Amino acid sequence: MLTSLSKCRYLASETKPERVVEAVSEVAFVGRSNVGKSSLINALCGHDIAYVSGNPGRTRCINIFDAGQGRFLVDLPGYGFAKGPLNEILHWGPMIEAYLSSRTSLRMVVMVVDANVGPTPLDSQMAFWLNSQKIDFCVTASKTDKVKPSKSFAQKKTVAKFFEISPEELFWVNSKNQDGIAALRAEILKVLE
Ligand SMILES: Nc1nc2c(ncn2[C@@H]2O[C@H](COP(=O)(O)OP(=O)(O)O)[C@@H](O)[C@H]2O)c(=O)[nH]1
Ligand SMILES: [Mg+2]
Repeated sequence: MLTSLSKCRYLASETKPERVVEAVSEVAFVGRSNVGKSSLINALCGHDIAYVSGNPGRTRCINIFDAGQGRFLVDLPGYGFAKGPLNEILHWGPMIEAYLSSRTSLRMVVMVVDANVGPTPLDSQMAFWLNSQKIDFCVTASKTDKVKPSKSFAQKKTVAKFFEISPEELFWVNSKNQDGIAALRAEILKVLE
């Protein structure tokens, strides 16, 4: 049984989903470029293993992190940085779709949205697609330090409503100071079981 993510380490980067090695169970992270997915993985593990960048759209690979006992955390490329019609700007297009729909070991997707910006149409499209594939996902609002304390209650409600979940089901995290990270980590450890 996995009780911590502290031994998590970088394993491999792939562009071909079928080349990713088999896992016992895994959790994948999706969201817009620059939303804080890699920072979140680092915060969850308690040390820096995922590449954090100021340049949106740097992660073009499926980055695999091994938490031990065949349990993986998977950092997927962010979507939403090209200009054009909605179906063209889905950076995660074929590669991410193939990955998410082919992994029988996938237990949950962590859908990361910016707490201050709120969900975008692309996040909505992703959520719709995950539902259509019957892939479980939880919603995590990142960079909560950027939300004014006086607005955080209302913003939590707005984000939760968008995804048709209750505010209590929403993970509200700050990767810079670890706020809310323990709750998400506990959920991830539970589903990786
Ligand atoms: N203020 C703040 N900035 C963050 C937080 N998490 C990430 N960032 C910053 O957001 C930028 C993008 O982060 P990154 O993890 O690379 O995003 P990714 O593209 O989704 O993997 C970096 O400059 C991070 O330092 C957070 O919780 N609070
Ligand atoms: Mg990243």
